[in-house]
Amino acid sequence: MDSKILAASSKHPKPVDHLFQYGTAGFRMKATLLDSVVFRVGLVAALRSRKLGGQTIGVMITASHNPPEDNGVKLVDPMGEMLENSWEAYSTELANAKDEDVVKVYRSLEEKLKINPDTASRVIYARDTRPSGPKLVQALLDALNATGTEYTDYKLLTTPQLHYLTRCTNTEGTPQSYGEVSEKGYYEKLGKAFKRAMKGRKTVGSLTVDCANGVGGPKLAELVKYIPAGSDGGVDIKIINDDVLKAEVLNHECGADYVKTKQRAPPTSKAGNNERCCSYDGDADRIIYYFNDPEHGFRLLDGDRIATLAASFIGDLAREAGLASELKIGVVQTAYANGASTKYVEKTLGLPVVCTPTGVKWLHHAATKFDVGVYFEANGHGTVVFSQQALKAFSTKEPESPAQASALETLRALTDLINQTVGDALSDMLLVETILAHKSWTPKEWDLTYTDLPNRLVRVEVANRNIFKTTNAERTLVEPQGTQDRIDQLVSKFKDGRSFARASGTEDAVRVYAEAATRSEADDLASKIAALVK
Ligand code: NG1
Ligand code: ZN
Repeated sequence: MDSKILAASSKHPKPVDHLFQYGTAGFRMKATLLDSVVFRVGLVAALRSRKLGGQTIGVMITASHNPPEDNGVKLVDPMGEMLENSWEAYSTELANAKDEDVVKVYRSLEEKLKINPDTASRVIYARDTRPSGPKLVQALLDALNATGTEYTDYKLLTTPQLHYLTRCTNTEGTPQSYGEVSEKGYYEKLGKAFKRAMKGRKTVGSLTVDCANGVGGPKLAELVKYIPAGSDGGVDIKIINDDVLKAEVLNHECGADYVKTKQRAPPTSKAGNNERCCSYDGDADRIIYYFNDPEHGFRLLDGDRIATLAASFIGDLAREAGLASELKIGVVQTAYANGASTKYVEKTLGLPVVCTPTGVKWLHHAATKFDVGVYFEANGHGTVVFSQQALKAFSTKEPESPAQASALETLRALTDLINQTVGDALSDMLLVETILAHKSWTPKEWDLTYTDLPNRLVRVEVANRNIFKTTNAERTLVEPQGTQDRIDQLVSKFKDGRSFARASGTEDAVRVYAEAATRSEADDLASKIAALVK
């Protein structure tokens, strides 16, 4: 095998003097720099699969909301979760090995991790619509072939679809089976669950979906075939920004990131006042909703809003089903969650909130500590996870009234509708539509549940972001020494003030977040903290 790996590796030389890092979103950069990285990630996937006794590992080639010339690669663990933390470091080590040391580092990892090289290794993979995808797939294939790894190429998929298929592959034929191992199986599962959850209701008006000109476009067009239209107890969907043939339009003036950071609808949206809209990102693992309010203008319904909506709905259902005392329901957020949403969950919904560092893997992990764990990043990445105990309670509890039976059936449908492996724009969208239909809400009523505190997020270019070290789920700086005290002093001068600074895990910058009682105070606080860390 050594000579095979060496020969294959020589076709994918590492750019000199480039330092790679497996970050919160895997490896991500200009696609031209990524060839050797993807090859080596293929080697890591083989090792990881062997380490886990031949369970299937997922490899996704995507750069999500980044511009078309970027690309990236990330690994998916057998149950569809993000790669285990310690393996990020092994991936980084192999990605940075000198060309002549690739085999040596591969073997040293094998030895250190006590991996039997004779165990079978299995991988499934997919990519988004970027033009650099096929060439990077070839680099991955070379690694899989050199290591004798069995594989299935799922071609174009959304990231969450690959997470779904990874879990389905590893649970096939077991009592924990997560669904049929095919793309069609994914649509069928969601379609069926949506019908069961809607129970003949329809949502008010139509939904305009901006697919960021990414892989979510064709996949949503497929999903729509499996879900009922409004007149049949479902939803009427208008798809926009679904051009995957023109590479340059991907994430360009559209998509979840554009809408969230620019606080405006994509210019291509023709939706009228009060009409429900949502935007996916380039690989459809993020979603945010929004609408135009004739009185107040553009209104964003972000990840915090989706989390509060889901938590309130599931909390009500659990009570109606007579399960409220048995199940621990909680919400997981990051420091970027608007303070008003945290207060709403704790005070109005009466549910606990846990704050974790940025990065979905931390939120996901914390959410699994609840029986029903709702987690969302403000930017729209999130989902709901259910414990074994919750699943058992939903399926075995004897209903004592028709209302209880109905609530239990809705809960069971939700466990199938929600992609429990990772945040999924298609699945989250159907969840939101279900809840709005049950409540007969327009986006206006949803928006009125609480009022966001004015906030500002600034990106600050600094000489060295690595000197910024945090604790307390990234809300407190421990280094540079004294900086946190100065932040605290500034914050204390603002009504409802809150602010923190942390090094980005995906960009070479520090992010400063600030919120306060008024727009101008939030802006003022953010710029003062930004000046302080610069
Ligand atoms: P960084 O660059 O570490 O702030 C960003 C997002 C995260 C997460 C990751 C991964 C913000 C403030 N941060 O992380 O929420 O989505 O990218 O894509 O939006
Ligand atoms: Zn994404």
